[in-house]
Amino acid sequence: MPNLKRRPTNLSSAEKVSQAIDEALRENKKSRGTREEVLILGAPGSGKTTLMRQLRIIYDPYTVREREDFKPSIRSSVLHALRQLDSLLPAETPSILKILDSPPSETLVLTEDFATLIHDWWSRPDIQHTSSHLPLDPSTTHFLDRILPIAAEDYLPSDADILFCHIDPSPALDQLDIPFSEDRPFLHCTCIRQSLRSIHQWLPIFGEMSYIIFVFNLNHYDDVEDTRKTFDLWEYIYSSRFTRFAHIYLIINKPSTFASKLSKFPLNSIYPDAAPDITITPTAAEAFLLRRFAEQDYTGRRGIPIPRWTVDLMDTEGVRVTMRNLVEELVQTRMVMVCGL
Ligand SMILES: Nc1nc2c(ncn2[C@@H]2O[C@H](COP(=O)(O)OP(=O)(O)OP(=O)(O)O)[C@@H](O)[C@H]2O)c(=O)[nH]1
Ligand SMILES: [Mg+2]
Repeated sequence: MPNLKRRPTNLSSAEKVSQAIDEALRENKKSRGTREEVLILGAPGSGKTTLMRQLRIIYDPYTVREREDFKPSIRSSVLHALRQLDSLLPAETPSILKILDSPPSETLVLTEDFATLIHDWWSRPDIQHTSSHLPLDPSTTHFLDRILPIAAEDYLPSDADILFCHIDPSPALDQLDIPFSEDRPFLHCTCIRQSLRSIHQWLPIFGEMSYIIFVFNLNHYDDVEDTRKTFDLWEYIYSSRFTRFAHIYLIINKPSTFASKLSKFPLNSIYPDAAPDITITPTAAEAFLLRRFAEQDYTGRRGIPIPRWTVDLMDTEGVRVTMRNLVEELVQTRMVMVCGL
């Protein structure tokens, strides 16, 4: 409960509400156990789930039982891959769905015979050549390359299969403890399925969070509507009274496909104020987008730039190094908060 005794009496009602919230949040902070909380946020499709799965792979590897649980979703992901490929291949290319005779149903029974047919078709030089020019999701290529082991009787999903696996609908809430510091052994990470429409309902629930990791997907820069939603989400989170005590960190992901996309859609075709010489150079384009992104930092919360890391979230080693650096930064921040260092 807020400490009412310490409140001055000549405040406006809005200020009183604001002060009561501050005090409630401080009380919450004091009453927490031996762990720190971090909330993982970002626009839909930015990579939050992928980051959470990488954290599991790095800090708390999936058990055999958990891997088994991914099998139905992995089989659906194979179906999704086949459908995506079939829809993108030119009409004159032989369709795998036709070769399989009847289109696989939603609950694809991936027999070893089916898998061999798919594998033989996918290995054909003409299919490989045509596919290499299509805008396929990396998961489509991954699952088609892995079709034989996936159909095998003794199949157990690998870490990469789990990383690429689509789960529909994605879980509403995902939580995980990772090692933190000596006095606070755990960093409790929470990732929720979120939308801007409902943000005012769910953000207050996490009001006591010490840290927020915001995942920003560079590759959505060419989708103005999508980018606007990311900025709106960021703006809302950054300026919300419920996050005013939280330290915010950025993870910029999917740098791997950024360069090829930039060559097709130069930055200044989307952002007319981007200078022509930077519009197709990945590092300059990234800096432009980050400056644009960091403009939201105009309130200068703590007068220092928001710490950020660029990493491909499919790259386990890259995520491991990034998390090591991020956790070090969090420990430093905590020392400043606790000891005033
Ligand atoms: N190549 C590449 N693909 C990525 C990366 N991060 C995520 N993806 C893919 O992008 C898609 C969306 O990633 P998710 O992790 O599901 O995104 P999310 O933020 O959890 O999305 P919602 O739950 O819908 O809000 C998936 O197909 C991932 O495999 C990355 O760094 N590189
Ligand atoms: Mg997700």
